[in-house]
Amino acid sequence: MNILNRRPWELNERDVTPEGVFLNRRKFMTGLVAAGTALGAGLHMCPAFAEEDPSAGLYPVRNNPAFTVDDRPMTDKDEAYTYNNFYEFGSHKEISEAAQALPIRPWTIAIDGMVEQPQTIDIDELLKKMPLEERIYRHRCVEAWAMVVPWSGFPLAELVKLAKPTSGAKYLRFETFHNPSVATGQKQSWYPWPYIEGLTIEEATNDLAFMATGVYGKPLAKQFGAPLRLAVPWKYGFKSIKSIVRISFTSERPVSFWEQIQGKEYGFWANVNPSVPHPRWSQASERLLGTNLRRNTVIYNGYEEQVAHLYKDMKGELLFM
Ligand SMILES: Nc1nc2c(c(=O)[nH]1)N[C@H]1C(S)=C(S)[C@@H](COP(=O)(O)O)O[C@H]1N2
Ligand SMILES: [Mo]
Repeated sequence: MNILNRRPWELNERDVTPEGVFLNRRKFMTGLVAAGTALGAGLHMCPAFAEEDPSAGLYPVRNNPAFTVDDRPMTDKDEAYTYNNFYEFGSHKEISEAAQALPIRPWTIAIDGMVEQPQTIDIDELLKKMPLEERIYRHRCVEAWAMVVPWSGFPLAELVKLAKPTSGAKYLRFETFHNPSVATGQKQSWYPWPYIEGLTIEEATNDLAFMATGVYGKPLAKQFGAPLRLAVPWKYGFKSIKSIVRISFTSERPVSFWEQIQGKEYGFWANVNPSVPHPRWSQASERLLGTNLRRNTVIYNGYEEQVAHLYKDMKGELLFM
């Protein structure tokens, strides 16, 4: 099916395949069986009986009115809680129950690499140190669905300050947990676990780069990437890595999870751009999660003013894939 010849408003979400579609058919079928098992296991872990998050008392936090979205409605909370991308728990969107198996305490984050002093920080200590606030952000998945959610958390720049990178550090490399005993997706050994993502120091210290620790006025639910997840809303959603356990400062550009798997489709920069199609579908428009509404996609997902300067002098870089 040649979807690129179609008008954006004719684009149907069924035409857009998940990030992992290139996997060969045999692997794909095995994946489906594994996903089915994960879903079955998840049913016994009703989120209603989940243990109370020890950080619950910190929320809701002060809203920062400088970060708001006024051209589209906030995404319905139930939709956002039940339509998630988290390959550790399956290569489909109904992972919210399976994700309840993830233990999120104790949880530590290693900060290492090119820093003055490597350290390991307990999440609850980090939450005490950081200036928590709420920001309403857009989110645009490379699969052409989009949402608007109120994250709680702190600027990534604050964490960079805490880390004290040395002068040679140019990039941040983020790493998700690796625990196949609870995250059944990680038993699928053809994926290069753990999930890795990266940013330049300039991107990481831009005001928009945010570490989310809560959502909708509550601690981050596990399916959103509790207890610590990145939110870089000018980039495609796969850059916003979940359930982070390590942040390393490096002089070399990290190779991300999706870049390792399919570098021709998912690059390092992955900035949102309506006029650069994904090799297999248009990026001109997006579906608003929980609705049948389509909206035109906007350059840098609507954050051009804040971030375009970061890329001004970059020649020959694939900034939009
Ligand atoms: N560790 C990890 N982080 C991840 C993913 C993932 O599979 N594993 N999926 C990414 C993708 S493709 C998207 S669109 C967002 C989805 O975030 P949400 O489920 O909170 O909406 O998480 C991103 N972060
Ligand atoms: Mo995504």
